[in-house]
Formats: sequence, structure tokens, C-alpha cells
Amino acid sequence: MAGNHLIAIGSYFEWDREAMASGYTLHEVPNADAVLDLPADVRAEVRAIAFKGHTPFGERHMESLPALGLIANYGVGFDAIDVAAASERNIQVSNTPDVLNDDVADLAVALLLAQSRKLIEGSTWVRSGDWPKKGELPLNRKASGRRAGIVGLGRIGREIADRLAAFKMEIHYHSRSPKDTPRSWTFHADPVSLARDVDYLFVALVGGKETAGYVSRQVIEALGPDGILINISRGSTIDEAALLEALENGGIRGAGLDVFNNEPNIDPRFLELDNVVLQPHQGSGTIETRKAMGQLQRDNLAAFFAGEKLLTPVN
Ligand code: 8YV
Repeated sequence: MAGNHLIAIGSYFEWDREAMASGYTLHEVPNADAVLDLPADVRAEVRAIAFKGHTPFGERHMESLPALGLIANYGVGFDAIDVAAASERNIQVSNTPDVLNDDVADLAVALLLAQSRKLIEGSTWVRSGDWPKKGELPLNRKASGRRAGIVGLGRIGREIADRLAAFKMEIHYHSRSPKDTPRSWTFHADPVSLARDVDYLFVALVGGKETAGYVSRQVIEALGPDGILINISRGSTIDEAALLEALENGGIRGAGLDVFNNEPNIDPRFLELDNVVLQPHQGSGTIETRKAMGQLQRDNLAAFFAGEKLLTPVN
């Protein structure tokens, strides 16, 4: 549609690209900085961005797009976008909450089970021919019935906790304030106290400056040598140097990680460790959920271009 100029930042599935191309004059770029290389006459026309990925989008990008009114993020986490700078310029920002809660929570539980029941080693044991040669896999530690702590009991944290309750776990959590939960769940005002009282610590915080390094060296130490840390939020929420040291020196038993600093070029020290299960930031990575995320992103775009209220506004 002439006039409705849209930039799609990032790599999209064909079903998303086709849907955007049929509704808008679409300009596709691989990352935020590539916006700056678009011709000035194109940039002058662009009213909205379909944002995907994790490369920072800030003031200088916004300044280069004088007609920009919406940044529609593909994802619940919008820490790559400078929302304060957008608000100053009356640029709206939207995200895709809720549609991915189940998938991310499923992966959090899968990471715990994979770590504590050594699923990756078990698979290798069978494939390598070790089973007939060496017999039983060395024993694991029981997963059900232990104490689980959630840092950040938002939408995804709550889905994780509900799943863990079905594993007969005692549920503890830390949030800015107590939440409406089953009575048996324990609120901790301080993440160190939470970590001290649990066997498994799940990080479900939002990303961004306010939560950078929130799971600090002290929190990791409080979790202790029998503890397992699971992170499905952002790499930035954990003091990664402290985590690596704890994993290398037996400060904690293990970790299950879907997110890292500097993805996809993660710290190579992680690759040397056999007490950590590593995943390539695939928490929301199912066909069903990615389709729903794309649809919600486009629903926000459509609302904006129709001059209507956004479905899931951020600012
Ligand atoms: C990514 C995510 O958006 O929703 C989030 O916050 O981290 C993911 O769903 C997805 O990987 C696309 O970049």
C-alpha cells in the first residue's frame, strides 16, 4: 500500500514477510544500524518499524526517521529499544506479551530436567555405544519435590512456578512486591534470601539497565554448591563473570541457560563446562508461538496505521 512505509528490522519468516509486504511498502534491513544506510527519501517516508532482534535501536536511529510513530517489537522483551528516547519523540512502542509464556516456561522446566537428570549426557551415553560397554549412566539427583525460587514473578515467572508446583516443589519467589499466589508460596523481599532458601533458582526478570547484574555474585553464592541456576530471561540479568567462576569452581552444581551476554558469540568458557546445558535463545522458538508473535506485531502495526489504540503498548 503506497504511503504506508514500514521498515522490517531483522530476519523474518516467509509468512511474516509476505503479510507485511502485502499491507505496507516494506523496506527490509538486517539490523538496526542498517536503517541509517537507507536513502534519505525512504527514511523521510517511514512511519513504523517492525523490530526483531537484539541490536540496540536508539536516538540516532530515531533521529534518522523524522516521520516515525511506532516501533512494534517482535518479542516481549524490548530492552534493545531506547523507550525513553522514543517517548521523548512521541514514538509509540509495542511488544508481544503473553503469547510466548507457555513456550518460555516449558523451556525453563526442560532446562532444569535436562540439567538435573543429565539428558544430554544420557543421549551421548546411548549414541556413543557406552551403554553396553559401561552399563548404567552414573546416578543423577532427584528433581521433583525440591525447593524452587523464581526471581521475577511476572507473566512468564508465574507460568514457570505453576509448572514447578506440579513437580511437587516448594515455591519461593522474589518480586518488587508480594503477588497474589497460592498461600503456600513464600515471598522474599531480597534475592539473596530467596537464593539461600532454594535448590533451584529460575531467572524470569525483564532485561535492561535496571536489572543488569541483578543476580549478583552474592545471590549465586547464596544458592550454593548444591544449587542449579536456570536463565530464560536475558544474559544481562546475571553477573556472568561470577556465574562462570561458580560453575568452574563448584560454587553451584550447574546451570541451564537459554540466554547470554553478547549472543550469539557467547563467552567460550561456557563451552568447556560439563555442568551447564546451553541453548541458543530458543525460548519462544516454536512455529505456533512465532506465528502468534508475528500476528500480534502486525495487529499493533495495523492499529497504529488506522489511528487506533495499540493492543499491547509499552510506553
Ligand atoms: C525474541 C525474546 O524476541 O520475546 C523475547 O523477549 O527474547 C524472544 O522471543 C526472539 O528470539 C526474536 O528475537
